[in-house]
This record gives sequence, C-alpha cells and structure tokens, in this order.
Amino acid sequence: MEKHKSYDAKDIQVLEGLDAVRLRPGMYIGTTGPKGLHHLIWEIVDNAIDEAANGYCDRIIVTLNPDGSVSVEDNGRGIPVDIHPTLKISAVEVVYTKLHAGGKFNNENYAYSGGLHGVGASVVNALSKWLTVEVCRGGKKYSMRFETTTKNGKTHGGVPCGPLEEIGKAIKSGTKVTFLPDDTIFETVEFDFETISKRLRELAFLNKGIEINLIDDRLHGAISATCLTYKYDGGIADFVKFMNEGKNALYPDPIVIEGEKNGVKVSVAIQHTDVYTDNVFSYVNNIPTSEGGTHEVGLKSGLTKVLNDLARKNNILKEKDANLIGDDFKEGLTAVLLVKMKNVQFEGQTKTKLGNPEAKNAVEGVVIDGLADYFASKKTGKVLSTIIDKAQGAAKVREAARKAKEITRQKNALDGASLVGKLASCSGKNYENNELFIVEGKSAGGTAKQARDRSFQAILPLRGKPLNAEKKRIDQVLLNEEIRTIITALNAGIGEDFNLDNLRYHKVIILADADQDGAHIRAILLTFFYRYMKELITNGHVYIGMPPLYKVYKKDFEEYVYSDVELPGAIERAGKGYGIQRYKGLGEMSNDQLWDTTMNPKARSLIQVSIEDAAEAEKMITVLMGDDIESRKQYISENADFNKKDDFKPTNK
Ligand code: 0RA
Repeated sequence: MEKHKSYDAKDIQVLEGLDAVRLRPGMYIGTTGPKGLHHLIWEIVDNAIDEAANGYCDRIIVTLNPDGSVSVEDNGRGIPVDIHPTLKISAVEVVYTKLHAGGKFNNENYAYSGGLHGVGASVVNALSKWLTVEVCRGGKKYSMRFETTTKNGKTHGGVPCGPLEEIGKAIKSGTKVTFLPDDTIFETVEFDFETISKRLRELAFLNKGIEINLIDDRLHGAISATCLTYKYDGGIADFVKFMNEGKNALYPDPIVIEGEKNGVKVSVAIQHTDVYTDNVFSYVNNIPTSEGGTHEVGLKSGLTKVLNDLARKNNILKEKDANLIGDDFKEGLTAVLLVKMKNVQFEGQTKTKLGNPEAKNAVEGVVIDGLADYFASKKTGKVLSTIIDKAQGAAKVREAARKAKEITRQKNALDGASLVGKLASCSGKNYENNELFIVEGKSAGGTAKQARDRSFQAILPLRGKPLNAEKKRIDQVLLNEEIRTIITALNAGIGEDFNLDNLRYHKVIILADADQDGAHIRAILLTFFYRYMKELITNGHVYIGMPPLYKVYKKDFEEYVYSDVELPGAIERAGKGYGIQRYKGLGEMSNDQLWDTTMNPKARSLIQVSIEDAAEAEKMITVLMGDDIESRKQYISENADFNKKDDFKPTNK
C-alpha cells in the first residue's frame, strides 16, 4: 500500500528514471526471482507482438545466446530514430531510457495492475548489465548500446554508451534487441527453455499467423542449437484443436466467434468433446486469466442463453422440457476466450481474475450474436443438435449425481460401518499430522497396517483397481466402492462441494508397486483427485510413496535401493561377497522393512504431486486415460510429473 502512495509517476521521474527501477525492481517486475527474470523477455516480446498485432510484422525470433543474453528480433517497422523535439535525443534512446516512454506506455489504461506488463523496455534496460538495439529503417541500419556502470561508487542502470549511430545500409526493416540480465539484481539469471517455449507457443496461438521462433544457442554440451517454430494460421481455433488432441471431438472444427462491443474486442473458439469435464482458457490482452472473471461469466451466460433459445426455436428442446443450465453446456467443452480492452482491472488472489463488469456484457453479446449467425446456416444444424444432446446428457447426470450424492451422504451419516474392515484409521485427531496411505493390494495393506504408527497413519488397502475416472460420469464414479471409501475417509466432499477445511488427512500417500500395474493405479487415483478434488493436489496434499526396488546386503551391511541407477553404487559400497534381494512388490516386504523403507517419515522418500500447468495436466490425464492405449503405455513408462520431494517435518513423529 505504502509503495503505491510514495511512488506515483511524477516521483519516478524525479528519482532519475532508471535508477528508481534498480532501487525497487519488485515494483516494476513483481519479483527478482525466476518469474521476474522471465518478465524481461515477455516485456520485449510484447513490444514486438504489438507491432505484429498492428499489422507491421509477421516474424519474431527469440534467441537464448551462449553468453546468457537474450535477443528478440522482429521484422516490423523498426523503432523510430528521429530526434525527440524537446528531449533532443533519438526516439530509440527515449524508449530505452525513459520510464513509460512510447505511445502505449503513456496510456495508463494499458498498465497491468500487477505492474508486470507494459512497464516498458526501459525497465529491461535498467535491470540489464548491457543492452543493445539494432534498428533497420528507411534503408539504413542503426545501433545503440547501453550499459550499467558504476561511477564514484554509485551504480547507474542502462546508461547510453553514445548516441544512436548509423552503421550501414539496410534492405528490410526491423528491430533487434539483445540484453544481459544483471546478476546482481536477479536471484538467478538462467532462462528456462520450457517456460519460454510454452509462453511463445501460447502467444503464437493467440496471434494468428505470426511466426515465432525460439533458438536455444546455449548448447549445454549439445552439438547444435535447439530451434522451435510456432505459427498458427488458425489462431485460437488451432489452440482448441491442440488441447483436444487425443480426445474425441463431437464435431470436426472448433466454432470461432469474433466481434467487438463497447470497445471490448472478443474472440472465442469452442469445441465439445466426449469427456465430462471442461477446459476453458481465458486471456485479457494476451495475459492469461487463470482465475477467470467477468469475461468467462459472459461466455457461460451467452452460451446458455443462445443455445437454449436456438434449441427451442429448432424444436430440439420441447415445451415441457426445462432449460439447460450453464454447467450442462460446459460438459466436455474446450474453449479459448480472448478479450482486448482498456482499463483492465485484475482481481483475485493471484491478480489473474478479470474484474471489469463491461467485459461480461461484451462477451455475452458477441457470443449470442456470433452463435446465432453460425447456426443460421443449414450446414451447422447437426452441430447444434450434437451440442444440445451432450448438454441434455449432462443434465440427466446432474440429476442422477444429486441423488447419488444424497445416498453417499446418508450412508456416511448412518453407517461408519461402510469403512470398517477397509480403513484402518489412526488415533490422532491432529489432521495436519495425519497421513492416509492408499495401498495397492490386500496383502500389502495388511503389512502396512502392522508396520504403521497408528497414532497418525491410517491405511486404506485397495482390493482391485479403482475405476477409471475419465471414462465414467460422476455418478458412476461416486458409486464405485473404492472411490467412495476414499471420499468418506478424506471427509472433504467432492467436486464443487469439496472443502479442504474438513480434510482429515493432510498427507494422502499412494503406495503402489513399482511396476506397470502400480503405475496404472497411481494414474487412476491421480486422475480422480485431479478431476474431483483438484485442490487436494494444488495444495500439495498428495504424495507418491517410494518402496525400494532392491536390498543390497552382507554381514553388517544393509542398503535399500530405490532406483536402478542407484544400484551399482550400493554394490560398490557393499564390497565383495554381497547379496541382492529384489522386491517384486510391496507384498514381499516384512512389516519392519516396509516401515524402515517406505513409511517412517525419518527415512522414507515421498514425491509430492504437483500440477503446474493445467493444459499439460489435462493432456496427461487424457493420454493416460483415453482410448489411445499405445500412447498411454508409453506415457506411463516415460513420464511422471511428480517432481517435488517431501520436505520432512520432524513434528510428524
Ligand atoms: C513505429 C512507431 C513506433 C514504434 C515502432 C514503430 C516500433 C516499436 C517496436 C518495439 C519493438 N519492435 C518495434 N517495432 C516498431 C512508436 C509508436 C509508439 O510509441 O507506440
């Protein structure tokens, strides 16, 4: 709060421009961690994207250079080189040395409330060791260099090494910016290829037809650079198709709607598939709004209104039928929603929720008009009936699920007995310390019951494979006995009723064998949690237990080995005359062994399950659970997105 008061635009000017940025980098780029570091690239790329969005540029090349610098090159008009009438310096120099310089940056309306977008190229310059810019424009090539220098013990960021220089001729036009982030400012200056490639791919989807290249020239021991090219002539329609890969679309092409209302530009692409969940990705001015907001509300209400209306007009919905609700139309929906507007207000915990009320009406209006137009053609009649059909199916299930939930609730109230003989609960009532082990197989479950510390560890043995959550509707999932036992034991509800406050076990540990079947069980349980208890995963409550694969032993020597790569080392430590025991399954271990290796918080190693990227996770689940058995098998054996280690808390025991 105080920050905002003491630093308004005027004050920043008084504070000698770029030095203010170095004094308080967090105010301009949010953090000096990896996120802030990558914002430098987004900032420069955004400028090139703007040039492209205005129709002057169709190609952007981002290069990660061996010296740690990054180049962003575009084939736009080139930054203007003329001398500013009052400042008496070139426009290029203005752009890189004056905070909020340039038409776009003077317009406060563009400022992202988190302060992370549109803050300007000058911020990047201020936080770099050096920055060079090459401009090709009007048949000439120009260049300019800036450096962060220390004079009389004072460091100044982004100081011009000289004026903009004409260095030769040019045939084409464009701008190339190269900068080296200052390692005295950032916690790390190592750029992450994945982060950058994902964001550039997203930008290529959102800005159709623009070719975005990413070249990683840092090599890291490789003999040639890694190059990726993204170019999507179908734009957000291609984005929807991409997300629906591996799923069965109910109609061949995404429906694309575009329009503008009250100064809000709206683009939407939608396509339904035969899954039972939805996948809506929304953006404002190319910035992801992962918490949703008014534009998403407008999409849902627009779809609901126009589709009910069309269904009645076409006599697909009869007079006696009730209207379908928004959630019915969302079942199986994959959608990308992009709005462009001024005065953007972000809300929510992570400032990724659009707050502007006018966005709702604009999106709703555009969607209603657009879909009405789309379905006015005879050719699209079948698509309409397919969508209504899917929604009616969802409505039926909604009713069935309501009933099924009631049954589950009643059962819970009446009948703790439904868990007797399955769940071995723990005696402790401190839920934060409590752990629920979901154990593959009855015999391993029995061993775990013997091995555990019953003060905080509960055991739930699984008899068979719990059913595949993606393939079934929620009512069937709920009626599956294994799944219901898990729901009952966790006590936090399910779906929209899910409430972490009631969670009885703050660690949910899946313990399955290190084989294909075990991998399948893990995937099924994760799918179920992902679909119906997402917060359980996002809040870090789900873990994978790691049983050992081998024991290397000798007289006075014993070492458990958890992966094949660790085996040679253990053998070496054992020396001559060792023996190896290989564990084919959890069931082969004794109580003590299971406790020592897998359950004892002081010795075990758990993998915390996280979901970083909803799109990728959605895809993983689809690959794992969809019809494509080959890619599923391959995925299971190659991947595990379970990458964080458990940080052991000694309070556990
Ligand atoms: C013409 C006029 C203006 C900017 C540009 C071209 C331009 C800027 C950048 C930044 C990266 N690549 C670029 N290519 C062209 C000035 C208009 C304004 O201030 O917004």
